[in-house]
Amino acid sequence: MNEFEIRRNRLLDRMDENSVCLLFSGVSKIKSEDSTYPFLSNRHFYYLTGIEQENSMLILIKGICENHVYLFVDEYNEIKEKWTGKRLTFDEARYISGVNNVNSTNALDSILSLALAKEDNQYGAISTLYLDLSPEIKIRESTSTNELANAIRKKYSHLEVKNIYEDITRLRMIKSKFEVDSIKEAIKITQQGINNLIINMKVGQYEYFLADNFEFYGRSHNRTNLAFDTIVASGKNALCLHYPTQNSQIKGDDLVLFDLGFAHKGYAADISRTYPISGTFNEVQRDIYEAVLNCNKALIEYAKPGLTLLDLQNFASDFLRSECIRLGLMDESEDIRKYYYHSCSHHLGLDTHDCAIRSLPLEPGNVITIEPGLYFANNGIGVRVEDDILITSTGAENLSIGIQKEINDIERLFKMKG
Ligand SMILES: [Mn+2]
Repeated sequence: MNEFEIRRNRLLDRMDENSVCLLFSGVSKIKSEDSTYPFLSNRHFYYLTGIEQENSMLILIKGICENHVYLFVDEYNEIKEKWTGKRLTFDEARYISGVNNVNSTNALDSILSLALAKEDNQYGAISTLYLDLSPEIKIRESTSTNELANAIRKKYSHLEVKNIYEDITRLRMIKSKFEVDSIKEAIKITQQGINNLIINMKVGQYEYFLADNFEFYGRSHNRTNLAFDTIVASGKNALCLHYPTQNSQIKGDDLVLFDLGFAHKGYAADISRTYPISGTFNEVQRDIYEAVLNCNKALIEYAKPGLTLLDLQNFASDFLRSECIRLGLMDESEDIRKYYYHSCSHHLGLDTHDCAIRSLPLEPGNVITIEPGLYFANNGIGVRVEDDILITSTGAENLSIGIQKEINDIERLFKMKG
């Protein structure tokens, strides 16, 4: 069965009887004048359809004895394709999504009003409409799903409008084999890109050279795109967690923090590594790096079903705090949040910071990051070591175990390249 069909069936199982779920890919966002930001379908919509095109919609109908699924995409437009690239035909949309019933977006209103009508109809007597009411989904340039919900409440007073966001989030939190394999592949390409970076790292380079080098590697070897904007931060720039500028020249004794990843079939890898540009850690760099690395490894050892992300964060804070005191990097009286000011984990999937209900205990099939870090303004050192792990029935499997993070391995690799 088509992967997207399996997901739709799971969502249909969660829906009330006599209900309709209506989802939107969203519309392009204007950047300025007639230019738009690159379009990405709303990820909940994509998760259920595989369709990456603006102005597309999905209707799931759960009747008493029968379910119906309709997909709506814009009619194929040759002129538009000539200007802005590939447009989906109905057949292509059908093939990708596994939805047999593909219609023009113009047909949405008539099918929807038929299904939502108060009288019994071919779908039964629908009493619930589900919408994804996360505030960011624009179904037209000026209309959000929340505004649509209000309009529908007015027009169909017999309907209860419910938010489906959390149901789809719960499905997305448990990864299928296809999803885990896609993340593994994304990590594999990311690992190759990092190996290539090590070969090319040299004192005196600019950060942008390494960022571009990484992106070029993915594009030229696997035609892979980035999962998120690459972070290359040397020296004190690493104190900014999402350092965006990449325009500093890397000095001879700098550590370079990389936070990067490619996507495969839409699924992200999210890896951080911190390497010395010279190929050798100095004493204080080594102390800090080892504290973070030990914390990373202890967290992976600790992670298992039943714990929450907050449990992991508390573990990381306590661990880093005692390491910093032991190494004389902070006083007992200080707050570790001065040197460790982010969280150690987030879910990973179609989004790099994947949708999640963070209070839920971990379950087998969750994929999360493990990314402790330490940042010292006084000596311009920022270190983060991030792996991607799969929660299993007994603990966790490190999916990025092959990407070098031991000091000996890193220093040996730099020596080998001369
Ligand atoms: Mn991350």
